[in-house]
Amino acid sequence: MPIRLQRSLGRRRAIFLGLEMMAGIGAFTAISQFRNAQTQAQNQVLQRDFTVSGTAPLRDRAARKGLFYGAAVLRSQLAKDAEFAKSVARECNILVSIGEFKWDMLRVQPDRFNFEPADVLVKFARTHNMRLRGHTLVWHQALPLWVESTMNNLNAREIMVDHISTVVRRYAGAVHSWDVVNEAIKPEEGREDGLRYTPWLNFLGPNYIDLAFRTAAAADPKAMLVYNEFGLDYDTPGANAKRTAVLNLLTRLKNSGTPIHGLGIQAHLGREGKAKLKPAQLRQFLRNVADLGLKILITEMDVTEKAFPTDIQLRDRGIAALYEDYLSIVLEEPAVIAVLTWGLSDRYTWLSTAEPRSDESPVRPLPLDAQMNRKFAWNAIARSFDKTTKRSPVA
Ligand code: 9MR
Repeated sequence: MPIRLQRSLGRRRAIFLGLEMMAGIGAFTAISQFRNAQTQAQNQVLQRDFTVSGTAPLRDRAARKGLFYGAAVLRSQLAKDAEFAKSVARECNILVSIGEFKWDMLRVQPDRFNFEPADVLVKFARTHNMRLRGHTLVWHQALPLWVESTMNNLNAREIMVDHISTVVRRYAGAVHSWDVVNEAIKPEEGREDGLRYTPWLNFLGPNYIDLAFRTAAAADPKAMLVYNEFGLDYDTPGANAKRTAVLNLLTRLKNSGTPIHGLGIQAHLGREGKAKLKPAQLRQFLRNVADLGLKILITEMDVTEKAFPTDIQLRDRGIAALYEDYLSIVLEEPAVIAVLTWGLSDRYTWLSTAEPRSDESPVRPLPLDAQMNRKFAWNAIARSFDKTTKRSPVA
């Protein structure tokens, strides 16, 4: 090879080598910056203070502030697991049914209701001096096959009205608040009003929501009637659109005199991975809801573990931090009267099947661990109740 060519190849190699080294150094710097940020975040979580004064259960801490604290349960869990039932009785002053008031458990046949499971919950709540929430009267899920196969635009109104009247009348005085309509908003489906396409919308039109609330109010004029929704928490385009659509719906209902008393915010947190809560934005939303004269209930709180590490200390602390960050924002709003978690102990959580961890270790989204011990998440809730201002007591 001529010497000039050799030299020029040598020079080119040197340039490539230099570039590679620079890229290597760049990557190294990026990785070490990332590691530093990670270590900083870990240190913050490890140093965060979760101390709580005293050992009083959540129900007492909530009650002191005119609030309710409770959990979602199945009557089968209470019946077969005395240890769990004892923890529920200790910690909660309100309960919500996971399945007993859903159509597929309650309304097995068009002409046959199975009230027995819900009655068990009513009795448990009474025995332990708790309120009970009824979940849910109108939803597009958990419908029995007979509804799907027989409902049409001629009979849909009668089916819905008959169901709500029968159930709400039967539990008048026993159910504190009803999730009358659940998860009716889905802006990405493209309707101007943001409503989700469901069999109810399909057969009855958008006023099915008004009809559901009016029917419930006629059946029990004293019950608190709630619209319940998920995905309202974060600063993401999806959540932003949903908050707007929910606010529009609530405004429309109030303006037309529909008897609605509250918004249920499910608060299944952590699904958005690293997406952030934006306190001012969330507060403003709550204020807007409150300005309509509505109460607000946090109805299904838990934390999905996507963003949290395998290490139990770090994970439990990270989850607890999210509980406390969220609750300290929402509890600043005096219209918030209740906090319920979707389950009480990690022994029973939908997330173990719905959103298992990729490292296959058991999920830990709730205030008590699977052995019924209080975790950092419990402390986080207790601290939020202890810090918040007292509301005037709600019936
Ligand atoms: O956790 C509930 C799960 O066990 C049921 O199979 C499912 C269908 O009935 O409903 C789950 O609860 C949902 C609640 O009713 C509405 N908000 C979301 C909850 C978690 O999916």
